[in-house]
Amino acid sequence: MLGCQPWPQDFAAFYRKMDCWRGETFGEMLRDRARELGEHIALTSGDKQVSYAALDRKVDQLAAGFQQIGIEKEDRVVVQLPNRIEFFEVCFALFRLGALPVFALPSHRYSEISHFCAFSEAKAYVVPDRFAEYDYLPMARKVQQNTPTLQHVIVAGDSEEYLALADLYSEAEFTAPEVKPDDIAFLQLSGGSTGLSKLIPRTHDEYIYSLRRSNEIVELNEDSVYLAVLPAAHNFPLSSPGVLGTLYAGGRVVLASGGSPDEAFPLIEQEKVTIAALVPPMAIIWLEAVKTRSYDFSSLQLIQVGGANFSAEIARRIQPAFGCKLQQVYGMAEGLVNYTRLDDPDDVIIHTQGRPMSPYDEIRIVDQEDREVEQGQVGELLTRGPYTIRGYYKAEKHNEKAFTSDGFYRTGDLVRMNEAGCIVVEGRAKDQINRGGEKIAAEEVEDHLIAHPNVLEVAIVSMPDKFLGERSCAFIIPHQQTPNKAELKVFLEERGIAAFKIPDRVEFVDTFPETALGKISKKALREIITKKLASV
Ligand code: OOB
Repeated sequence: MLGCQPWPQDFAAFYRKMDCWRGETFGEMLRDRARELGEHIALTSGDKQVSYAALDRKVDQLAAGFQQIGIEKEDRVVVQLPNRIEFFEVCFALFRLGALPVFALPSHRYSEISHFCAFSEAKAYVVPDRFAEYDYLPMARKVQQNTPTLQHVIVAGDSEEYLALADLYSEAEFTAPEVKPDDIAFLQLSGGSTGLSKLIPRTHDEYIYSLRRSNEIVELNEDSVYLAVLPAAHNFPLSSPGVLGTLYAGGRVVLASGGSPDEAFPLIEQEKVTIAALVPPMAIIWLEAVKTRSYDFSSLQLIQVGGANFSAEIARRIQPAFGCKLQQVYGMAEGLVNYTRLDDPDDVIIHTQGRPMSPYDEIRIVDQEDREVEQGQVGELLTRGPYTIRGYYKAEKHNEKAFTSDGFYRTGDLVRMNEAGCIVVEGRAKDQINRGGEKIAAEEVEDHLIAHPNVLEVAIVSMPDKFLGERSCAFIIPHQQTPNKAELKVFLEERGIAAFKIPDRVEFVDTFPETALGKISKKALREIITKKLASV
């Protein structure tokens, strides 16, 4: 498999025998749904909508267009589109060609995109012209200049000197290559902890298994209407069960550009949404907004919340406020997804992050020496299973640390298992900040800051925040002159990093606290900033 670590043969045979992997591909899945459901609406976005049959046709036309410009099986294509119908046309067209979308988020900027393009040796990059007041073309130009493999920039909207996505739909025949169920379907992004995001190879068969299993747990069917408010490229809204799960079930997806109640609440009423997925800060905003706005939420059956720690105090308010069930979702782009079940007692739904979705998910909770801890004790979660990767894309060295020798993924999450067998996330061992569901690898941002002439040393840590759960704080030892905080922000913006990665706070210090081994003690830094915040 193209730069990837496949499942060992005996495991693959087992997952097939247990009927997890059924030999499905995304291209065929859409073909089947179009045959079965025809004019049933698949996707709604603003005043546009597309049926399963029409989506299937558009996908073929786009696949033909992609083929004409030379996109072939196994080519990588960085896709950075907001929640619009074209996003899924692009993805399925690439799936049918066996080409691999690399799922960037709309908030990514030059630094991230140029890394994804260079590292994946992308042949094409698909962008909107504008989204959320940002012009993508100047960034795309810079990316193209610096990525020798990049042959095409394809623009949804006003394309200027580049190819317009709208012009690629072609009536020409396209020759579909053989796409196998165990081929890689796409590359997703890791939240990262050591430097830049790693790429996560997901195959058709195992990802479709995760959809099928998620659908069973969430009871998704042809009557379901899924509201996508989170950026669809992310694993949670993509597959848990998300947009792809809904399409697998033959339901309808309503695409929203974001999670604001101004947009989402009228959509719930008009489109009779049955299920929506949120990160915790959005749930807080929705709970506030629902007090003053009266919309008909009677169609809503389930609100899923995941991606970051969700406090029990807030979790308990969902059901009474919206008259629907809550489901906590604790997952990761690398694979494992845990859900509370619809019929779990309130206590489980409010206080835990659920349990693995598959009976074949294997869980170990271990101490620092990889020894299993006693039941109920906190340790790092390791996992292996039918939809959890065995290695990152082209990252052999990193994989040695990120996986155990017997193939368990080291999640970096500190969890405990309660008596009911449910997982409670207690913290994190990895050097990452979870800013309301958006993941920041401390090292990645530290590497940018250290490039500033007045930064001698830097360490970024999380600080508690009522709304986002965590925000980021950069501790800096200045070099010669203390830099101005605003100037540091501009410096990072100019280097082109996603806005959510810019430290929320900067603290200048003379020295860093150290561990017994003489390393920077991030634990002590977290304590310093937590105390400081509590004292104001
Ligand atoms: C989801 O995926 P990623 O890859 O953006 O982030 C994974 C990490 C986990 O390792 C954990 O640290 C954190 O995000 N996380 C949670 C959580 N859900 C994810 N921490 C506490 N409570 C939760 N409920 O975030 C993701 C992927 C699929 C489904 C849901 C979330």
